[in-house]
Amino acid sequence: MKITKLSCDLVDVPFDKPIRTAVHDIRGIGCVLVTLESDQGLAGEGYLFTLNGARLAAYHEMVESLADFYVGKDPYFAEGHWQAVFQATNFMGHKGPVIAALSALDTACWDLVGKALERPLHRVFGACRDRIPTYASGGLWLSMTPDECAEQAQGYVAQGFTAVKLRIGSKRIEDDVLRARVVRDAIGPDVGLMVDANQSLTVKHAIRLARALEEFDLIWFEEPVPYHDLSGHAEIRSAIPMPLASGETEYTRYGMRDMIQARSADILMPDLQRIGGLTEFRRAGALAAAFDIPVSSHIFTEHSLCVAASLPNCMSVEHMPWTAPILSEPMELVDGCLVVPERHGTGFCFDPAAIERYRIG
Ligand code: SMN
Ligand code: MG
Repeated sequence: MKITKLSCDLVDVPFDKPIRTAVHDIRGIGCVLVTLESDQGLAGEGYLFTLNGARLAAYHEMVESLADFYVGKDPYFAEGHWQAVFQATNFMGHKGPVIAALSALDTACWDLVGKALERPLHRVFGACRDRIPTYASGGLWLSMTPDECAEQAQGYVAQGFTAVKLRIGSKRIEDDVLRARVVRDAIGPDVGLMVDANQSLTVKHAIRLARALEEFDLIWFEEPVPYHDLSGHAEIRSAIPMPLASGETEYTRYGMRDMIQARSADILMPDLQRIGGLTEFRRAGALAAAFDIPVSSHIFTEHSLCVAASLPNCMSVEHMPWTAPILSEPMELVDGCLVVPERHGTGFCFDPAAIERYRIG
């Protein structure tokens, strides 16, 4: 089998309402949808995205610039193509658009492999489960009042979610405590609750806040301080009662290695785009397993399911509905878990009508 063509579609998918975290103002996402066609008439798909579509053209150009590493090549050599791109981009550096572009191409390449084998990718990688716990993460934004968060959290529970994530990072500790209290009261004691500060706090503030949040029985406290402050993470981690989760902003297994060496997190959160696609996600997961550290995937819900279902130390996937409007197949929630699809490849395809609706450029 040979890859015969790379094509990219650019789309802009607006949210119903703009949202805010402690550090982001987001009205939608811009995506580069990457398709690799094969000489057998199959199409492998992957994508990258940027918040508000910022600098999307640079990412698109990066993908196109890597075409020769895939077009004309055998997709079964996915690991080799990954390595060739990694080596060729040494001068530019292994973060940002370089890795995002590699991730989308790598995921599209694996999707092609799964489709050619007529198998879902978790079965190609070696499956360990066919469903995985998830948590509702597409809401409870910092731009919402505590009461709005409580009402939305109850809605998630009614939909069948058994855990929800609340965004925090208010100026005053009392305000974040209030947010957690009303959400905990709304969902009751049996539904999981995690909080995400989106890197907005100082070490001292984070420790004080985490101690004040102890009574709400949190599954984790996420990204308390800037991602690059690994020693700050470690200091917080050793001082707070609940697990510290982080890693969505790190790139490749080397980023995960640095976090592990710094003892910076109890739970690592690989992001498919920043980690380097399915190839590198699997390596990062195995690396974390060597230290008995669980992983929980960051956004990219649909396309992370195959790898989450093949990593024994993957504890959950984040349920983010942002790309649902551009995919043909919906995610299936059963008993608080996402079902890992038995469809070939990643199990999710771009919806041609949606591409036309949201197309830009
Ligand atoms: C998040 C991710 C992407 C954009 C905004 C917020 C958040 C999460 O950190 O973990 O969902
Ligand atoms: Mg986060």
